[in-house]
Amino acid sequence: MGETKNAELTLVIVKPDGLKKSLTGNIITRLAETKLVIVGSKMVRVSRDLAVEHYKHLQGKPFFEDLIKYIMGEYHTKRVMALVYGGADAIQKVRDICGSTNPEEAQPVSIRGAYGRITTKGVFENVIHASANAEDAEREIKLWFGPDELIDPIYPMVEVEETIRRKKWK
Ligand code: DAT
Ligand code: MG
Repeated sequence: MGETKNAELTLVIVKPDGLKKSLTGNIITRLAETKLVIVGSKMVRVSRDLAVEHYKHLQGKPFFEDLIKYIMGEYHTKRVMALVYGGADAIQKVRDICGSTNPEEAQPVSIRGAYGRITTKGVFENVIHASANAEDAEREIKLWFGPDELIDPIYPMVEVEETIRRKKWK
């Protein structure tokens, strides 16, 4: 990717409603139209800290608490699939296929238009997250993924030595 013009990374999250509705395959197929490359992917159980950090720009909005519960999976299933896509103009290409934030305003053929809904409580269940711009993308990717989890991490890295407790197979 280093040689590609406008090479960018963007974060995609298949939200808990997407997983509950078995839409992962459909969503990845739709995103393949972009010809972008998947450079990272994993299943995540979203902690409250991660949810609040991810959506910190919306703190104070009336829908904030429901949004946090939604991304943590309290309304569907406690897992999301996080992916990083890379390639030329990755951010805009993915956003175009996702469609507008409000699933009722999104183009019917977009992912959010096809699969999203607004609950009677007013929660936008819009199935997918995609970074909105380069600044958000970098912040979000660094929040969700470490350098070792990406095939081609384009951000500067440092090597550190640390003692950590981690699980290993018995
Ligand atoms: P996007 O996800 O399109 O980048 P955003 O960053 O402004 O949009 O908001 C993040 C999420 O918050 C969005 O996917 C759904 C929810 N949200 C935004 N505006 C909302 C509203 N007016 N009512 C309910 N949920 C909303
Ligand atoms: Mg956003």
